[in-house]
Amino acid sequence: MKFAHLADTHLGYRQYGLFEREKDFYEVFEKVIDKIIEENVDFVIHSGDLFETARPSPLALLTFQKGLLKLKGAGIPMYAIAGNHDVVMRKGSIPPQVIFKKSGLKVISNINPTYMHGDVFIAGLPFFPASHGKLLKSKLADLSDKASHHEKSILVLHQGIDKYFSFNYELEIGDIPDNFDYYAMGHIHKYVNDKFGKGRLVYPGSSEIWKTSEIPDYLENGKGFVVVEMDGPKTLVKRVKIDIPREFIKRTLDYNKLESGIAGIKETIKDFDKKPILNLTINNVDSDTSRVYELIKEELGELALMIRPTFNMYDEDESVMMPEVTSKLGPEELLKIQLKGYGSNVDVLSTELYDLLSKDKLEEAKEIIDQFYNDHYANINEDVEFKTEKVEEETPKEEKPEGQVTFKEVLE
Ligand SMILES: [Mn+2]
Repeated sequence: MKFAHLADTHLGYRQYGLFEREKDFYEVFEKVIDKIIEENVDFVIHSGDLFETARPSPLALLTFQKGLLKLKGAGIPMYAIAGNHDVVMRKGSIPPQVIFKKSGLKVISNINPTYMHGDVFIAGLPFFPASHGKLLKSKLADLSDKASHHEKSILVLHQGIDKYFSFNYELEIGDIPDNFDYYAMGHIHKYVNDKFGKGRLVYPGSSEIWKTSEIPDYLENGKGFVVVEMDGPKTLVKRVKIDIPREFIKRTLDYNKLESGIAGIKETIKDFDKKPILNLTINNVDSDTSRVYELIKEELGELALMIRPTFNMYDEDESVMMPEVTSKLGPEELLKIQLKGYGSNVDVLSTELYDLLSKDKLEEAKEIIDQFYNDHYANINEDVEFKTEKVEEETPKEEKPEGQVTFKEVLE
């Protein structure tokens, strides 16, 4: 028995408000599907955050449908759970995965938490927020019980576990039942492959760079999925890397050597197939940052899809936001003076916003704000924000009979 395990594909994510980035996520997904078919697996598990939102665009839905039908054509079924991005915490709401049941998607849900694939027992749950931890643990105990009647078993979850994710986890490693052969996890965007229970616990990670903090893991482990073999007594995990369409380049430049720094970057990126995302830190900036930004944009703008600069008046993190007060202060300088003490990233955000809003680019401005929030506040570590709607969320009551959990899928 051989299967592919992927997660966190975030279809429909328009990073930095750029359609090019949305298309990158689709392109990677298509490559993943092709590679899975090449690997000749028996089935596929998707561990949540299939889509970026619970209301994906038609293009995101179509991209998934195309992949799903391609798999179907190759005789490969897919099992899937909803992640925190796919779920709306509203009574009676359903995740978008449910749309594809008629196309053969096997949705693992609160109401249908278990399947048999041949002699392999597959059990799982959609994402549960920490506030529903007790309910989650009681459901895990129940699934563990059921798994004990089977020779081979897989547990599919979209949760943070304290051992791999020190902030905002919903489960401690001791909460996870230890009688499964494979733990098909989603939620953490970096690659994790650990020994646990009777076999392995794996987070395949996100399939594209969803956040710049994922770059170090990407450089170490690449992006992609895993292929798991469960034939012998051992569970064997093989990492399959998938090239992402464009590079993320991270560089630190010295303002005093700006020209040679820019020239070096130019040399690096000039032959790239696709324009990269540039994350630049410029230290020792002693003049108007917006002018430095303009200069960088002029030199590199054509070669990069996006330039994300951070300016420091001194070296590295000693960012002091007190600009020299000169005779003339434009709106951007005034912004910076107002925002001193907030750190250089706020300075960049405000300059970018000023720029976009001056041109009535509301959508892009909104994306940049979302991105900024994601990068700096949503989660100290990774992607853990739980996308809630402003709704009448109920607290689950333990004494409620089974089946009356707060967020259930009604179309089961
Ligand atoms: Mn995710």
